[in-house]
Amino acid sequence: MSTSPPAGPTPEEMRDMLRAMTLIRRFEERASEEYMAGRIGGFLHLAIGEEAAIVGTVSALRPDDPLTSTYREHGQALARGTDPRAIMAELLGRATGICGGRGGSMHLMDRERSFYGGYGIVGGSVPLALGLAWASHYRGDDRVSVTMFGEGAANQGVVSECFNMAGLWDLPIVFLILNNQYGMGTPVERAAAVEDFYPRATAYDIESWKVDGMDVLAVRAAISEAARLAREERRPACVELLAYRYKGHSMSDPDTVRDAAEKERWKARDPLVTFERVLLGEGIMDASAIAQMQAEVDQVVDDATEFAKGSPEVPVDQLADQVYAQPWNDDPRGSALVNP
Ligand SMILES: Cc1ncc(C[n+]2csc(CCOP(=O)(O)OP(=O)(O)O)c2C)c(N)n1
Repeated sequence: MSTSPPAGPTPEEMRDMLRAMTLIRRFEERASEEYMAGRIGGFLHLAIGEEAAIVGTVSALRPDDPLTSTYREHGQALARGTDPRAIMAELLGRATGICGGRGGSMHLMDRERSFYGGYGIVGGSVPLALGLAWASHYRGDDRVSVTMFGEGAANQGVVSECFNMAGLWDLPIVFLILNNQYGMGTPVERAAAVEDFYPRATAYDIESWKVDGMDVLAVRAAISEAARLAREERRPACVELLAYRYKGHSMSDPDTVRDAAEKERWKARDPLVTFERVLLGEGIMDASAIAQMQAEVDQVVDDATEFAKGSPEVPVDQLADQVYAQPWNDDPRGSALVNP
C-alpha cells in the first residue's frame, strides 16, 4: 500500500458524508416499503449496510470522474447528487424517472453527473468502465474511471481481461471490489479459491490493497490514494472493501441462509452509527444537529415518494421509445429488424 497520506475531510465534508449515508439508508428503507406495497416492479436490490463503501468512494472522487456500478446502485446515484425524486420515480416505473421509467431499479444512469450506470449483468460494467478510462487516456484528460463491483463479479473472466488491459496500457481506472462476502446466498469461501480478491490485480502489475468497508473515513482515504495514483501517476489501482449487506440479495430473497449471529455481529459495526460517534466525539455535530439532519432527510424521502406516486406511468405506446430501434414491432412473430 502506498504510504502517502491523503488529505482528511473538512468538518463540512464530514457532515455532508453523514447526510449522504443517512439519505441512502432512509431512501432504501422506503424503497423496500414501496416494493412490498406492490408499487415497484421487477427486482429491487438494497445496499443497506454498504453506505460507508458508497459514500467514502464518491466523496473521494471528482464529480466528473466516470463511475459505474452494479444493479445495487441507488446509493451511488444519490451520493452523486441525482435528484431523489427522479430515482424514486424510476423505481416506480414513472415517466419522470431518471431514465424515463424504462430502466427501473437496476438501470439508473445520470450522464450529467458522470454516473454511467447500474447493470444487471454481473461483471458487465467493468469493461464499460475500462472503455471510459481508455477514452480519458485517448483524449488526454485527467478524469479517473471508477467501477464498483462485488466479489462474486470478480470471478468473471472479463474482470481479469480488464485488469490485464489496464495494467498493460496504464489506464486511469480504479477497480473497486465491494466484498460483502456473499454472491446471492453463496458465501465467498464456497465460490473463490482464495478469499482475498485484491491480490488478483497485483498479478497484472496493478497496485492494490484491502480496507475496512464499514469505515467511511478509511474508504475515503483508500480511494483518494487510488484516484491520486490513477490521476497523477497514470497508473491503475484496485481497492477491496470488506463490508456486509444487511438484507438478502434482493427483495425476493428471504435471506434464510445466512447465520443470524453473523448478521448481528456486522450490524454492531453499523457504518452510520460508527460515523455519528466520530462526529459527536470531534464536536462536529451534536445530537440535536444529527436529529435535525435525519428529519430533513426523511422529508426529502417523503417528498420523493409522493412525487413518484403522483407521476404518470409511461404510456404503453411509448414504452419502447429509446429502448428498441424504431419502428418497434410488438408482434411476437415479427422483428423490428427484419420487418419493413
Ligand atoms: C452474467 C450473470 N451471471 C449471473 C447472474 C445472476 N446474479 C445476479 S447477482 C449475482 C451475484 C453477484 O454477487 P456479487 O458480485 O458479490 O455482488 P452482490 O450482489 O453481493 O452485491 C448473480 C450470480 C447475472 N445477473 N449475470
